[in-house]
Amino acid sequence: MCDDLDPGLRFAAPWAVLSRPFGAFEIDGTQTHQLNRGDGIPTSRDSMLPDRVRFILPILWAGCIAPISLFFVFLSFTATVLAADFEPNDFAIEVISYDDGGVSSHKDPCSALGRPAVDTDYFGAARPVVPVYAAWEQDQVVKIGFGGHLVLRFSHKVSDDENNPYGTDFIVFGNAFQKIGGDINWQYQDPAAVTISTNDVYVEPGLVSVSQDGLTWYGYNDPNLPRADTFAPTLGRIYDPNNAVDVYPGWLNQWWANVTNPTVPLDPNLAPVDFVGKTVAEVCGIYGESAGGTGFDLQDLAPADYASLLVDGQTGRRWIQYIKVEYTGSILYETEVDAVADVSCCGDYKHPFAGGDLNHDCRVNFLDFAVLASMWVDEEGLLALADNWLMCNWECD
Ligand SMILES: [Ca+2]
Ligand SMILES: [Ca+2]
Ligand SMILES: [Ca+2]
Ligand SMILES: [Ca+2]
Repeated sequence: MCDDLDPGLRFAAPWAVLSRPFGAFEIDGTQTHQLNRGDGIPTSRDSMLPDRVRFILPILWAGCIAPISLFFVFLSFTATVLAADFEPNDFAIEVISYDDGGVSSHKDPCSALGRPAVDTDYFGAARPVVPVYAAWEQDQVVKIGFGGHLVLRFSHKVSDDENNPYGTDFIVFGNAFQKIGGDINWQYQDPAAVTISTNDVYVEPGLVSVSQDGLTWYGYNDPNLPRADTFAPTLGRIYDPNNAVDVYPGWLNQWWANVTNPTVPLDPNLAPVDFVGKTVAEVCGIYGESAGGTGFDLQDLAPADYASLLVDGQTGRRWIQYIKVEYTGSILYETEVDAVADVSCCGDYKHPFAGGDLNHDCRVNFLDFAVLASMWVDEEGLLALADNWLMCNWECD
């Protein structure tokens, strides 16, 4: 249906090949043997250990007596770095169904695939999407009119992950925008010179539901729960005058830097009133690298619905793979969807805990060795620790 989507994205996430057991040790209390402190590594087993373990053992033991500050300096220079970033599988990869609800334009549902818009049209020229000026081009947002709906699929299970920031599991991006107030027009002037004076946000709320199989749906029906195409507006580029990018022909961009990361949620306690009295620059400073959007927590579903979600056997987490947006509001308006995103965190589908990461902080280091030392020394656990020594797969910078 969507020709410009990389066909490779329709298959399982490449991270699947990284999946492996969480290590030979259980840290939930099921491992009952205790290391006899002072015993060290049983000498009778030394000759059976592979070279990579015998290589790392002296390092491990030396580290136990090294000054802790030197240890962390050492770590910062040697850890294997895997960036905590985003890629196309973090967003919907397929349109399952779409009913436009009778709208007259913006009827391409493929506009809801991939990341939310970075730039949009401003009087014929590309400019960054900012919280006071939203994406509105045909290939960026799809409209859902009265009675219509859109169903999107992810390539993988989107989990109710205990490490997701604020508990937010996925984000829906529309084209809501915060009004500036005071008859000030947004003209891509200095964001530090424009102060927001109203909590008025242009929203067109759409009902969001989730599903594991695309057949059985669970809706965020409670009127106190978030809706699609509402606060928080999207931010396409990080506000950083020191690293402004030169990508806009004919316009000297002095403020807008790299693209934002749409898998980083905003604090759900933020509300439009929190932006009143702040400049656009200050508001974007609150966003940081986040692209904004409306965050959803699977645990906010009705308790019976949440309990109905199957638990993944490997991760022990509840999950969904399909998102539906419907519009049942005024017939004069329609909900727009720009994108949906899976929130990233340590231990998620593309940063699985490595073997040897015994304390599940996405780093294999002396802290894990301390856990190991509190247990009976098990060869499997030692192998996993050695294989992934100083690996880091979450926020390594
Ligand atoms: Ca959650
Ligand atoms: Ca809208
Ligand atoms: Ca889009
Ligand atoms: Ca660890």
